[in-house]
Amino acid sequence: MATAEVFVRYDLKKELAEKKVAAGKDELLQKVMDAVVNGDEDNIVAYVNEALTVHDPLVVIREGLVKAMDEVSRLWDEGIYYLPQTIISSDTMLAGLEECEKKMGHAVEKKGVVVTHTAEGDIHDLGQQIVNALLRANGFEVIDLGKDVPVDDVVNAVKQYKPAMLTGTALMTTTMTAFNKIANRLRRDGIEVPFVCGGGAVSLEYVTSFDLGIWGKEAQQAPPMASDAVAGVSWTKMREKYNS
Ligand code: B12
Repeated sequence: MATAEVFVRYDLKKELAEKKVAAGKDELLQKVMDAVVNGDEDNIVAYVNEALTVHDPLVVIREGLVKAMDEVSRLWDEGIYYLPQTIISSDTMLAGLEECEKKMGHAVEKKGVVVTHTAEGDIHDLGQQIVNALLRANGFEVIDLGKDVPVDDVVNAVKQYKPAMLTGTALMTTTMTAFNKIANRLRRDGIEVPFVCGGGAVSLEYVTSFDLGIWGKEAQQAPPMASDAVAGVSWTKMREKYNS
């Protein structure tokens, strides 16, 4: 029996069967999606690799992995999934992401440095890990501070690594408040780094309410944003370009 099956409640299979969200008409992407939703850690690597024979890694990430997590979010929000199922689905998604990352490879020449983190008090790091994978694949050096990173550590990392861009991910209304604290501290110390903030809890209104902040809706925006930052585009110009 697959690990995920251990946690499947007697009524869950019925609810999943009734409410399944489809990944368009593509069978391979549907298999990837189902594996993440069902927490099928035993088969996700095989399904992702099968999908990668015909699809670009970006498509597998967007249409398979992220779409599956949207479905997991719905199941959680409706009280159908509890923590165990959600954790297994998240781990399955990460295993799939790793395969996509291998396929995308790492550019040899580094274009510039980006510091990424998930907000203090927040362990929801799937969005950040997608951002990391896309930035690396596009030739940026990623200083990955990880999840639940104290405000002080983020500020110190920016001083130490002098990145072209800083990113933050937050999924909770209680944790995203770390972003304006970071921005205020950086501004006070005269540091003008573009600070791209994303994650489910984070809104355009919130991020543009403090200096340096640029709202990132989709992980795929991270590489073009980093290219602009490396080219010296200011945070005000980046905000104009991406947030208006
Ligand atoms: C998966 C999940 C978990 C997993 C996290 C696993 C992991 N490694 O991340 C587990 C099970 C561990 C978990 C734990 C908890 N969770 Co939870 N979780 C979720 C769930 C179902 C999905 C979130 C997710 O991963 N989405 C998929 C990712 C890919 O989306 P994303 O991060 O937003 O990223 C996308 C964009 O935002 C963007 N993006 C993100 N970052 C960046 C950065 C840049 C630069 C750019 C450009 C773009 C970008 O790109 C991505 C898409 O391309 C949500 C439900 C929901 N409705 O969101 C709840 C949710 C976030 N969790 C919630 C809660 C309350 C908790 C717990 C406190 C539960 C508990 N009682 O213990 C704990 C948190 C503990 C803590 N201190 O953090 C609440 C938060 C409520 C709130 N608003 O404050 C939510 C909203 C559920 C709910 N409706 O109640 N959770």
